[in-house]
Amino acid sequence: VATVSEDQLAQCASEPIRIPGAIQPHGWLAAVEWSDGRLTAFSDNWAALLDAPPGVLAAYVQDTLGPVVDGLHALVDGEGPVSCGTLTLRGRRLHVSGHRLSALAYFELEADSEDAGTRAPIYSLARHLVPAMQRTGSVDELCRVVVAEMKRLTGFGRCLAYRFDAQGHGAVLAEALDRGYDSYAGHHFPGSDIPPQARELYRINHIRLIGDATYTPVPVRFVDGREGSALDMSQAALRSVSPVHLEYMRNMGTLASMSVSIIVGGRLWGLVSCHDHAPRHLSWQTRMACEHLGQLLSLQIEAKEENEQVTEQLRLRQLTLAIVAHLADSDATLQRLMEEPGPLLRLGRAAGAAVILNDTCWSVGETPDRDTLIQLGQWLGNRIDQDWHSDRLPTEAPALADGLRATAGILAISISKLHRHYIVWFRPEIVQTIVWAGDPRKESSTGEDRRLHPRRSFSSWKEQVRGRSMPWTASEVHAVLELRQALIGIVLRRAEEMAEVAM
Ligand code: BLA
Repeated sequence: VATVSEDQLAQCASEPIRIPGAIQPHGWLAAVEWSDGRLTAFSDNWAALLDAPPGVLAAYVQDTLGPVVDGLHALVDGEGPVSCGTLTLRGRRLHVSGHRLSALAYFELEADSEDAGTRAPIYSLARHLVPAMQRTGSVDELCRVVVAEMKRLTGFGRCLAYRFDAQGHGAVLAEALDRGYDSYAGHHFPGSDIPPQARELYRINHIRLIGDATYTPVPVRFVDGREGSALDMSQAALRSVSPVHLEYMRNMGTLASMSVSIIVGGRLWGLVSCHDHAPRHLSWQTRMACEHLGQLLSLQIEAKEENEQVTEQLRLRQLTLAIVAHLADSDATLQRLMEEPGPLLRLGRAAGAAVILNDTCWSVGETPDRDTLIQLGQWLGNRIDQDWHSDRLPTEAPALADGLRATAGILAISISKLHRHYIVWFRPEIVQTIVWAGDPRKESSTGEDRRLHPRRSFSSWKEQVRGRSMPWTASEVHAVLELRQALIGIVLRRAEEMAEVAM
């Protein structure tokens, strides 16, 4: 897919999202020195909250924060926000959360509201949900359970889970939605929707809520007059988000959103993303429950993936043993591999396989035609050391395209350093239809103001991808390399035996 230009991507990647110099207007932020609790920076909207006479606002803020600042030293650097209780200010009960980031402690106040999540404490989540999650048979099913729960907890109109592929594009695996919401199930979202610095931040900070995509940011200022953009808000829940992203949300018809990171093996694996047509705020407790749910999901995905990998490795190891045993029982010439091709084909989940020894070849199943196999041996000669694979052979080797028949994927190992001796697996072409949420080629545009704008349409757009096979997985490549080692051992030993007989 042709995507946005390098220039535009660089522009997105340079949005200063950790230091926006402002917060969302549904709360109040103050930062104090970690060492002595002295007020350092605060958001403009404290003025209206405290109704302070001009000139003494900073002193009022400092005073108001007194009780929570006393507990300052319980905050651990870089660990993210924890609850610091509530403050009642002019009759309003406000929840306070606090966190420390290097020399500063941050306090964030928000209305202490009741919502569905407040009534669903974490232990009840754990009691009912964890067993339900464990009963699921696949990652997709697991995600379905979690998005349904997340929707119930938050009341958002649509919740979906999506996973990033190697290129950073997202595919929607599970979805729960109300009437009136478009379905994105099975849709793909281009990687450029979420620039790299945002992904890096979401790996560290696992939840964000945007209560109203039409909000006016509230500036944050330092007491000493420095610009608010010097304040690192990486961990602040109230952090004002990128205007480009707010425009994206409005284009999508989403006025409120929340996303929770799915972290597997330390990497951002995907997101649970919730949307609503109307502005929506969630209590601190509900957000914590959602973050916790995201953690449970991450751990379960990690466990499921590890399990799948162990099972797959065992399966491949057994196939390798069967192949090697058969060859060792024979005269150990490589073409014997074609006599009992079952395990060999299953090892590569392949439709066909071939043994190519210089200018001769033996094949089984669906493969390119004979002449093409011989040419393929010559073509590989310049490229292969131990192994070579591709899921798009027609594009990689256009000269061979005519004789490939339905083949699009190839995995090859080389058995000799001196000769062109190869074992090759083939996979057929699979014509894939990728449904994008909006045509990714038009995903963004530069407006008259010369600013980059996100795309406007999210309606389904189908892309047909031809000339590709199922990709080869790392475990499959690893397995054929193990087979290669074993075969080289057998072939060498056989050659030595033959030499002894001859003497
Ligand atoms: C951020 N883009 C995001 C976020 C999401 C998406 C989920 C994280 C913010 C959040 O939690 O809401 C994209 N939103 C999606 C996707 C779905 C969704 C894929 O609901 C699918 C269902 N965005 C653009 C372009 C730019 C861009 C062209 O389309 C570049 C200028 C930027 N997106 C952009 C930026 C952020 C972002 C800068 C970070 C926002 C922030 O955290 O401040």
